[in-house]
Amino acid sequence: MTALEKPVTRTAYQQSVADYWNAEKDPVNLRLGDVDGLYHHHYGLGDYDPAVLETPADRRDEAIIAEMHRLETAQADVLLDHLGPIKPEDRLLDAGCGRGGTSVMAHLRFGCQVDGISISEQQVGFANAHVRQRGIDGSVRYHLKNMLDTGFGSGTFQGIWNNESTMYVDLNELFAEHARQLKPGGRYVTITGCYNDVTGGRSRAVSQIDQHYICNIHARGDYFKAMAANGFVPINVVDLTAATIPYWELREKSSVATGVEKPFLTAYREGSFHYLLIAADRV
Ligand code: GPP
Ligand code: MG
Repeated sequence: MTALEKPVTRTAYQQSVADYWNAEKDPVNLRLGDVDGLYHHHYGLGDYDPAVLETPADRRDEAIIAEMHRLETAQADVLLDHLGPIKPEDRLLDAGCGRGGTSVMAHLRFGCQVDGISISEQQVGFANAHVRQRGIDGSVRYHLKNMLDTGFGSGTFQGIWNNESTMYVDLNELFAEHARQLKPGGRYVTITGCYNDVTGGRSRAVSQIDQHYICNIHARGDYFKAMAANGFVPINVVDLTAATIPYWELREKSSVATGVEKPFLTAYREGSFHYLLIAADRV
């Protein structure tokens, strides 16, 4: 870092999040990513094939992992389905890109340039090494950047998404920065977990999820307030809660369960928490 460069993490909180992800080498993410080289940091959507649970013992673990990975890839496809028409000359931003899976899928689907950003050096290094191996490093680039102040030019991107990364930041600051970087008429998509304003504040299960990841899950209503305040007009809101429960049920039975499965299943089943997709246009 030169004297003129600003540090990527600005607060002790952000540094603790960066430390968590710099140290993270969890099989629930690495073994799934090893299936086909798409490394995800999000959950799954859709029904699992119950046959995987009946697989002979010597191949059962492998079959469950491949099935969980298929559901996580399906989730990223649902997110990308909501970006609207994207041309090869457009640019996309993956805010909170993790090890980069969704960015790779976006490039393969749309043929355009994708920038992924993370405050974890480990994730950025891993993701860049991976796109070099795939030979797509001229089109997909990962950067050590703070999503609240990226340094990208104004009006750069046709589409921006947060795939399960908004719970680490203040939503007003986030949407102000996204509004700046998106072209007018550009599309924003998030898939997120949010707590239910109707049932009150954070339930115990929601607090347990926050503690597990050092995040601050927002209320559902906070998304719409912060979007409206920053020039975003929602075009699609999809409650994905019922569609993600099977993933968690399978994950709970898998060898790579981390302990966070119970709080997720409790929160979803009691209705204190939703898995939500929001797509919005920047006006
Ligand atoms: C999953 O990442 C997402 C987060 C950590 C953000 C929190 C998401 C919510 C919906 C509350 P991951 O794939 O690294 O998690 P895990 O290691 O548990 O699979
Ligand atoms: Mg994961």
